[in-house]
Amino acid sequence: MYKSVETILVDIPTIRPHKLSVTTMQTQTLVLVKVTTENGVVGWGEATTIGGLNYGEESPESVKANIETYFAPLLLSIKQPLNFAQTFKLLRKSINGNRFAKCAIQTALLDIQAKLLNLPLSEVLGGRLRNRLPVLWTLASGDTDKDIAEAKKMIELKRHNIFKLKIGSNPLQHDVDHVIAIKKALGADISIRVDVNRAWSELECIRGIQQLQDGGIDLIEQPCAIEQTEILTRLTQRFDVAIMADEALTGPDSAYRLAHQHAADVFAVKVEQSGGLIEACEVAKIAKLAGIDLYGGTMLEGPIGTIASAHAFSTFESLAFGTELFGPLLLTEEILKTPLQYENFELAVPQAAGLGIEIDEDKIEQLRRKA
Ligand code: MUC
Ligand code: MG
Repeated sequence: MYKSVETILVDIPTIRPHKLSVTTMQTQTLVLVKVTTENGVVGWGEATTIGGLNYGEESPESVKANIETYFAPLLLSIKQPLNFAQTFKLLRKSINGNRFAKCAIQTALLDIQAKLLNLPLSEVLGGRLRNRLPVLWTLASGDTDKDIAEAKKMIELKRHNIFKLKIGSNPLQHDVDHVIAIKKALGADISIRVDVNRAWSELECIRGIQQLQDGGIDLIEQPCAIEQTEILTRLTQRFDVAIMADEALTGPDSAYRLAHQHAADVFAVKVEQSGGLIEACEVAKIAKLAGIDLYGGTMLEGPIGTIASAHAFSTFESLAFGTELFGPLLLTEEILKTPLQYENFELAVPQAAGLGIEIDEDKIEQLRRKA
C-alpha cells in the first residue's frame, strides 16, 4: 500500500538554446514523481515534456495538477494488497488519456516492484538483451558552423558519432542547405538524420526529402502533421531513405494503425508518448511483427526518464537506428549522486535493482519550483 505520491517541478537551464520547429528551449522543466510505500520503499518516475504545451498535450503544470488531484488520491485509497498489474488496471479504468502522467506513475511503481524483487527494472519488463545503448546527439543551435564545431567535438570526445538535426523552422531550402553542409563537413562515415517536427506540407516533404536523400541523409523524422498519416504512407512508398513516425505514434493503438497503413519504415518509441514502459514495449512488439525498424526516442527527460527508457529499450530484440537518450547531457545541473555513464558513444544500463540510480534529493530540494 502507498503512503505518499509527490510531484516535483525542477527548472534547469539547458547548456545552449535548443531550437526545434515548435519552440526554442533555454530551460527544461523536469516533472519528477516520487512514490513511497507504507514500508518505506521509494520509486521514482518522470513526466517531462518539451516547451510547455508547444510539443505535447500535457504541460508540466497539468501533469502535476492531474497527479495531485486524481492519481495520488486513487493510489492512496487502495486498502487491499494489489499487485502492479491490478493497480495499473484500476488506474487505466479510472483515468483517461494523461499518457505522460501515467508513464511517470507506472515507472515509479515498477521501480518499487523491481526493488522489492531485487532485480534491475529491465528484468521486470521481460529481460534485457543489451547492457549498453548507442546514443546520438541533436545539433540544434540553429547555426551551421556552430553545429559542425559541436559535432566534431562530440566525435573527438567519443560521446556521439551519429547526429540528428532539428529543422522546419526556416524556409525549406535554407534548412536543406544547412543539413547538406553539415553532412559534407562530417563525411560519409557519420550518420546524419533530420527531425522536421511536423513542419512540412506534402509538397514541401517531396521537395525536401528528395534533396536530403540525394545528399546521403539516413533518416527523416516526422516531416508532416500528426494526423496526416496518409502522407507518411505515401512518403514511405515513394522514397528509399527511411521515414520515421514520432509524434504520430501515441501508443500501441496508433502503432497498430500506422503499421497497418505502412505509414513508416521506423518507429521512434518514446516511453511517455506510449503511456508507459510496458506500452512502449508493446509498440516495439507491434513494430517487430510488422517488419518496422526501431529507434529509442526521448522527450528530453532528465536522468530518471532517460534511464527508465534505457531499461525498456534494452529489452528490444532489435534497435536498428539506436537511441537519442542524451537528455541529461543537455542540462546544466545534475540530480543524481552518480551521473549516468556515457562513454564510447553509448549509455550503460545500470545493473542495480529498480532503475539502478541514486537520486540527490538535496539537489532536487534546492532546484525545485517553490511557488
Ligand atoms: C523530438 O521530436 O524528437 C528529441 C530529441 C530532440 O532534440 O528533441 C526531441 C523531440
Ligand atoms: Mg522527433
